[in-house]
Order: sequence, then structure tokens, then C-alpha cells
Amino acid sequence: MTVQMDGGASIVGWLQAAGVENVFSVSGGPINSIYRACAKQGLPLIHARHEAAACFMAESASRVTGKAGCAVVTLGPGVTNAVTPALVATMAGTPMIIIGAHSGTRSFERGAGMSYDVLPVMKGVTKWAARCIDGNRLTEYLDIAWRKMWAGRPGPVFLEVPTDILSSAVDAASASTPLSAPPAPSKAGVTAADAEALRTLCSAARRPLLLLGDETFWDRSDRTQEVVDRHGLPFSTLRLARGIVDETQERFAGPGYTACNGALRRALAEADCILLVGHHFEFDLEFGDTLGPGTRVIQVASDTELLNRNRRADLAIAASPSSFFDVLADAPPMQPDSAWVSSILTDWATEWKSQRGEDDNTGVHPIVAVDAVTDAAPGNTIFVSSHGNVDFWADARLKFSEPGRYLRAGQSGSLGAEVPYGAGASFADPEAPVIVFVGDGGVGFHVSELDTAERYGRAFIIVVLDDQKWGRSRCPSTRVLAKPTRWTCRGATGPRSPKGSAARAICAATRDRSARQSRQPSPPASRPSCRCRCAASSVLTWPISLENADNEDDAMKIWKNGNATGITPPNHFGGLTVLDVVPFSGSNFSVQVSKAPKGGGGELHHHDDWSQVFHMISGEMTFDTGKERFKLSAGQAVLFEPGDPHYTINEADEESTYLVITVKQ
Ligand SMILES: Cc1ncc(C[n+]2csc(CCOP(=O)(O)OP(=O)(O)O)c2C)c(N)n1
Repeated sequence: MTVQMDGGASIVGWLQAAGVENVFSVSGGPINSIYRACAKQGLPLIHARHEAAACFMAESASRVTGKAGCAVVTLGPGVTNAVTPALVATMAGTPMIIIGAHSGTRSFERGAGMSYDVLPVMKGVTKWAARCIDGNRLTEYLDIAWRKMWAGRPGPVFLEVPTDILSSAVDAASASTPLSAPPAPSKAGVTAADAEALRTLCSAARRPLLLLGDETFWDRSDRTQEVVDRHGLPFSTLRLARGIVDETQERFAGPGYTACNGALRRALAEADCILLVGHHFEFDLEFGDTLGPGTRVIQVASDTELLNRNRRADLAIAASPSSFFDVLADAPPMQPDSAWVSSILTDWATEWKSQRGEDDNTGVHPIVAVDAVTDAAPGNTIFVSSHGNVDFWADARLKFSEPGRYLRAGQSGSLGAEVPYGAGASFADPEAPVIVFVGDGGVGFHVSELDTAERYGRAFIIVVLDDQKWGRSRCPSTRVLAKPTRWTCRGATGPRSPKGSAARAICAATRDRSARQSRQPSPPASRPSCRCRCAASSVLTWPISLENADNEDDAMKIWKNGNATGITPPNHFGGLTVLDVVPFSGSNFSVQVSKAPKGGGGELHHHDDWSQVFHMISGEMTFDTGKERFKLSAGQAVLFEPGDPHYTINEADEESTYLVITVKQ
């Protein structure tokens, strides 16, 4: 007997068979048949407030569960609202199915309401995008989408279906019957020749470093820890691989992000053998540009496009990470130089400790906030962090014991994912507390999704690191920052917490919220909370202090140019001195601490390719651009871009101290 169903029902049946657990969506008449089918066939449909947020939620679910997420959107602008999350998923390598409506086939090219040919746009930001105009081929198209989505590096796919195809009857027998999960792509193994070459390189390695990347998340191995232990490898985890091996163990050399891990930067420069698994030398690894000249690179990836990218590997193995770990776990134990390994691990441990900020009388240091929250958070918490300045704090501080517990938009750096990621995670793993770290800018993009979580009885915590600069990084985006840098905490104890109590207030608020979350994981849960608001300074002011600059043992290496300490730079007068210059080695970024006595200053000048931020620490300085003249006092800063004329003079009675932060363009 031929069973009648419509296109929507056919799609929903396929999604269920493929293991999709939730559909995230914003409604529209053309997708009603999918809504009806979800209700009838029991596939949970989460109605968001914005299509971008719905897609971010789907992506978040995918990253938490390791299974493809799904979003359904209406035609035209419904689809274009999905463009940014599709781009984020493409850049992060997250599998996600986006189904979008189109006008009815009989209305094509007639200017139907909301209708636009958005397929070319989606082709540009997904792995595969297509339109299906035959209801009897819908599941065949979804099968194709599935294979495209998982092949090589995973990514989002888009299927567009005209509304009349969605609502018209299809022949169930023509669907891929019985509706069963599409086959998983096969995984390539390590060839005998590659295994032999691997053993040879490993036997010669004395300073090995293991870097675990995205593919290790999608292709899980239960032998990764065994590999670390057997060979005594220090390791770093990148992006989706955060938590793929327990990061609380002593062999963890910190996150695979050199911007917040100086020990890793050193390890990259000194290692004689780098095992890069399931990833390429991307931005977070400085494109591999900082590797030592004799370093041997062993790179493994299923997606052969990653192999040799940015840095040619000495041994490029086209294989799945899990098959690679199988070979490495059975290889003869490597003989690493234990003194070198422990110096890298000690460097990271020291750096981690020295990052810890203190409360001061202007508010809460962001690291205090991040630490206070994580100290109070249960072990299975899912954390989300933002971009801007927030990820610098969160990436460095957070340690994960299991995968799928840390979400950030990744290579795209897109703001706006944070709140939907939090909401999506609360659907994907209702048992786990979810905590979002986000700036006061990022939180505003999709804060209305708190309502989505609320309507479905989900709760999660948002910690707003609030530097009171809505949507802007504090330092470089404005010329004169009128307000002093101030970190405020509006936590459980009231609008401003006195020194020392802010961290406890955040801790208490987090514990309170986490407890409520775990008590009521399902409806009716407590109201999603935005109560714990903490503030961040700009990243430019975080690791830099007079105290750090005087401490040679600090993780941030201090460079003194011979007798440079105390010099008066050329074209400066009146006793202006540069005390310390602190470059971030290998980068284009340096910091100097300057002191100007009364009358000290410099002549009008400009820099062709330097941007400079002058950040006042104490006293007062007058700045003159040749056209305008202004004074700054402690906590205020000014940016001079390349070509901007400027000079400084201390017209006050007291000596002044300030930081000069220079970035080469
Ligand atoms: C979609 C998107 N738009 C703009 C940017 C550029 N951008 C990077 S950081 C930033 C400001 C972020 O402010 P906030 O969320 O308050 O975080 P903070 O930098 O203060 O920590 C902006 C606008 C971006 N990364 N993504």
C-alpha cells in the first residue's frame, strides 16, 4: 500500500532517522508543513526569535552532541538571516543542515512576496546548497546533503524547497524507504608506509609536541590519552578539540592559541617534532611561521586539503585521527627530553598562575570574574565565550575534561553567536549547566533568545563582562576615551561590590544559578539569568602593569635593550624616560612604560606605520596634535593612528606615568 505524506512530513521523517534531536526555527507560512510534521511526528521544534539565532542554536547543538544540528527557515530574508551562522559553521567546520523555503513553483520569477533567489548567496557560505523541486526526490536530496556535510571537513549544507513541494503529497515509497540513518562516511586508515615513516620520525624526536585539532572531535578515539601517556607528550588543544583529552592533567601545555599562551609559542619554536592531528597551522598557531628551522612536522588529517596548508609537513598522513592514534598507541615509546618537556609545562603553569588578576578598587578584573565563575561551576558545565576581548580571558583560564563543553564562534570571530550558543547548548544537553561569557556588545545581538530559552523551560547563565563600551573594543575604536577604565560588578551583593567581595559575589551568584539549573533542567525551569554582570577592561590593559614589567620571572618575557632602561628617546626632552619595553615576541605588538617629570615631553612627530595608544597610569599629560590640545589623566587613553601627528608634554606639577602600546600595521 502506498502511504501518502507531504513534503514536510517526508523531510521530518528523514531528519528523525538521521538522528536530529531538535529543529531550530523561526516560522513562516511556507514552512508550515514542516511544523505540522514536527508536531505530529514528535520531533521537538524550538521557535527562536531570529533566524540567525536559530541557526547558531543548531550549530551549538551540533558542537555539544557531535551530531548534525538542523535549522528550518522561511524564504528570502529568512534565508539571508541564516547567512552569518552558515559562514561561522563553514569556518568552524560544524555540520549543520539548513532547510529554507522558496516561493511556490508556479510563482517562480513572478515577484512573489518575500521571494528572492538566495541560492547563490547560500552556495557562497556553505559546503553545498541546492534546490529540490520534486517532492519524491526530497529524501534523495537530503541524502546528498548528508554526504556533502560529512565528507572531509564537516560543514553546513543548505536545501531550498518551494512551498508547494513542501505541502504537496509525496509518495512515501519514493522516499529512501525505510527511512533509516544515512551511512556515515568511511574513515581512511594509516598506510603501512606512513606508519613506518611515523615510527622513524618519532624515534628521533626529543622535544615532541602534540597538537590536537578539530577532526579529533568528529572522529573520536579512545586511545588519545594512552598516546599522551605512552610517549610522555606535552599537548595543546585547539578549538573543537578543547577537552578531547583531560586538560586538568599536568601534560596539558595550555590552549592551542598563542595569543594567550606564551609557553606554547616557546614550544612551537623549540620543538623538534610536532604532531599536528586533525588540524592545520592556522591563525591560532601563527600559521606555523614561528616553528624552529629543524622542526619535523607530522601532520594527520582526513581532509587532505588541510595537509601542508601554510607549512609543509615532513610527513603528511591522509588518515583519520582515530586510526592515527591506533598506530601511535602501539608504536615504541618515544624518548622525549624530560627536562625540556617539564620546562614547557612549568612555563605554562607559571603563566597560568601569573595571569590571575586581583580585585582593585575600581571593580573586578575579568580574570577574577572568569575564575570565580569557573570555581563555582559544576564539572559538566558547558561554557560559551565571545570574541572581542572576552576570549582572551576565557580561552586561557578555562580547562575542560570532556569535549563539547566549550563553544566560541571560532575562526570567524563573529559576535552574536554567544547567547544563542548558550540557549542551543541548554537544549542539546538539558542536564548540563551552561554559562556564557560575553561582552556588553556581544550580548546585545541576540539577547532576546533568553525569551526562547524561557518559553521552553531552559535556563542558562550569562556573565556579561561589561567594560561599558557597547559593541566596541574599548581601546582602539575611539580616539579619546572619556571614561576611566572601570571594572564593575553588579552581582548578588548590589550594584557595586567593594574590593575583595566581588569575586565572592560572582561565585555565589554562579553557584546559586547553577544549582537552580540542575534542580530544574526541564520545564518549568527557573528564569534564565542575566543577573551576574561583571566588567572587563580592555585586553590592552590586562597583562601590563608596572609590577609585571619589573619582574623578570613573569611569564611575559621582559626585554631590555642593553642599557635601554631609563633612556630618553630621540626628540624627547625634559627627562622623559622609557623604563621597560615589553614586546610580545614574534608579534607586532609592544608596550613601554614611560615616566615624564614636570616639563618632560617630546616634539611633534608621526609614525608612518605604527598605531600607538597612550594609556595614563598616574598624573596628567597634555597631548597636542598640532590642531588640538587636550589633557588625559589616570585611566584615560588616546589612540594615534599611522600618520597622526602628536606630541606630549607634562604641564602638571607631578611626575606622570603612562603606557605606550605600539602596534605595527
Ligand atoms: C559580527 C561581528 N561584528 C563586528 C565585529 C567586530 N568586533 C570585534 S570585538 C567588537 C566589540 C565587542 O564588544 P564587547 O562584546 O563588549 O566585548 P569586549 O571587546 O568589550 O570584550 C566588535 C564590534 C565582530 N567580531 N563580529
